[in-house]
Amino acid sequence: MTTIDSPTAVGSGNAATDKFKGARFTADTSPERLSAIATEALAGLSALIHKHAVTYPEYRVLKQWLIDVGEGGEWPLLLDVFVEHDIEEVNSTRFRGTKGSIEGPYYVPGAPELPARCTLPMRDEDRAHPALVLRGRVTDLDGAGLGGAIIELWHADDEGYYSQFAPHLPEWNLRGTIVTDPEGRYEITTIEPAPYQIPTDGPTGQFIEGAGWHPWRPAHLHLRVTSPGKQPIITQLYFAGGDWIDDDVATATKPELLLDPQLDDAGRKVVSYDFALDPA
Ligand code: MBD
Ligand code: FE
Repeated sequence: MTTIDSPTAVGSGNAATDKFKGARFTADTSPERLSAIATEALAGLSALIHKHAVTYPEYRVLKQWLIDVGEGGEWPLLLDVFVEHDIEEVNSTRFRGTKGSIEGPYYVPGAPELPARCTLPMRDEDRAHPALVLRGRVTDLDGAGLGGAIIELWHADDEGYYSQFAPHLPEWNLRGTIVTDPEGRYEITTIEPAPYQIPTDGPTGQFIEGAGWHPWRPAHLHLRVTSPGKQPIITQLYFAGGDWIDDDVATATKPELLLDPQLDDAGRKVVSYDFALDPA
């Protein structure tokens, strides 16, 4: 029997934090806007402290927990689970194309480039699971095919683990950068991911458990779809009828993003999904 290093919260958290720190971000927020947002944030905090008469022990535990979130590298996880869905919502109202969803903490650019008809990199033990075939077209808003469009696809394996955030997996397992054919078509063979559980051994998981909530996201595929002159889409696709679809801890499902794969004669689960991109 072989053993694997099982992923830890601190391992995946620190990997996510290191990935994020690799880029430096800026925003053109004015002092007036910063002041307005910060004033309201602090007023909200003040109001809840008074309303709930938050105690000194609770205040000290909060401080300690916030320190733990940072030291465990879990700021990307915590923020993407509880905050990103609102950011995505307010920033996508003007788009008419395929619905977006949150990016989450586990995107890595630069996955191996693959042709329009391809199989994602996977291990023999992944390959033992039924194949999932996702196919369709990338188009503009009028339905014209976008040849040479890029689909970046990343997802968890059948145990809910993401490559580069779990030490036992090959670097690019279940990640790929797919280029559509001249008509904008693609056909990707992979496997169905398992639902994702927020690591229970880190501060985010302890908080969720302490509040009596559940730590699950429904099974999902992550996608980033881009084409020159078009608005990039970051989204996720889910599986109709799957566990946690209506109770995602990250509040990131949308009815337009449900897949319903059907078995073909070869025992593969096959489903079509088209992506329509807004102009940039
Ligand atoms: C995930 O896989 C994910 O997609 C999000 C949003 C948060 C944590 C893990
Ligand atoms: Fe995910």
